[in-house]
Amino acid sequence: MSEERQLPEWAPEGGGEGFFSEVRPGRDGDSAPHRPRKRRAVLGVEDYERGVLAGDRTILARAITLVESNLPEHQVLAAELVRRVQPHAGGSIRVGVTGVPGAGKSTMIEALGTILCRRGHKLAVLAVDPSSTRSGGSILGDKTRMEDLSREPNAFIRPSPSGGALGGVARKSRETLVLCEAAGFDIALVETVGVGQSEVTVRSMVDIFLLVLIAGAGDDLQGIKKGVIELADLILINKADGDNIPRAQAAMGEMNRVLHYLQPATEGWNSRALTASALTKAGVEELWQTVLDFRKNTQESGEWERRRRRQDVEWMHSMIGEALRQMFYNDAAVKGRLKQLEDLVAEGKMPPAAATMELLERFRSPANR
Ligand SMILES: Nc1nc2c(ncn2[C@@H]2O[C@H](COP(=O)(O)OP(=O)(O)OP(=O)(O)O)[C@@H](O)[C@H]2O)c(=O)[nH]1
Ligand SMILES: [Mg+2]
Repeated sequence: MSEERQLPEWAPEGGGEGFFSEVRPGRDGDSAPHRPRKRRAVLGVEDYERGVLAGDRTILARAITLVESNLPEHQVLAAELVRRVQPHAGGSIRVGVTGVPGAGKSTMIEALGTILCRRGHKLAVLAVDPSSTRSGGSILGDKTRMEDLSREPNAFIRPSPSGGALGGVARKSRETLVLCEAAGFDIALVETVGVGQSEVTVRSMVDIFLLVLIAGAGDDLQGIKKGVIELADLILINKADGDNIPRAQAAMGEMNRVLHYLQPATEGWNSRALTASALTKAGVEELWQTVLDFRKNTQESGEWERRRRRQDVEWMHSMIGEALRQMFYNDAAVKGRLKQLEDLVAEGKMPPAAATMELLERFRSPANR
């Protein structure tokens, strides 16, 4: 049986035991001969680096799997790989796409993405979705929604990593973005759900932020918080097709009035609303033209580059935060006392601040090193 077990291309090096799939013998009459596959070669950091920089998609996919892995030895290798390819990254337009579930984000990405690929662009589509660990919440998980795009040789679609906490997902997504850019992708579209914190995270890793809404779904703002509208450089009223066109246009006018009173999301750029249909493709060209206008405008003013520098500093702080957190919770002196203090706090016998102080002292104490 073991020779019929196969590792998918995205399974991590070494630790792929849980990723094996089994090929069972076919029933009489339709059984094809099984050819046992050789186990894949283990790649070193140079192999990954060379493959990614050469734009080898299989190696890129494996490198992303490495970045997404939670195994400590993979994380060390991934960090080294990212450090090596980072100087070759940064060359894409990074577009964040958010909006309420069902607004048509994926369909719009597919419509726009297909056009861009056919023009010769190399397009990476990524997702940031901290809820994907819960069943059914995975955006882009269902690739059939992007059937056309996934057939485009210039497109690379990567579903959301299952990283648990948003901090972990964000690190993985940022590093994935670096790998894709180093592999030569010149446009990156990052989809996220417009509920919760993930849109703030995506805003912190993209150049331009697009909010997809639909007209006439109850109240004007459709459960989208005002804060999300304030992050948007561009608001797209989608599903402007058929009978829905007048309502979409009215919603666009309404949004433009709202935007007029808000602080611009990007210095020197007037955020604006447009209508489009991912179904008929009406307005999709204009949408992309607006993205290009944004780039021209902000590159000329210097805001494009300034934002990227601010984002790098933010990224550094979030990596420091994540590393410290891991060091703290993995510390033997902390581990040995954490549960007891948790119980004391839960029973109301110890104030949370006192428990925190004690743990931090244990963590810092040289006697514990
Ligand atoms: N009429 C019309 N329907 C659309 C349009 N865009 C998307 N839809 C439909 O709306 C539904 C949801 O589209 P998705 O692209 O999956 O929406 P989404 O925003 O990615 O949804 P989640 O990823 O689940 O948050 C699908 O049934 C689409 O066919 C459009 O422009 N016009
Ligand atoms: Mg979607």
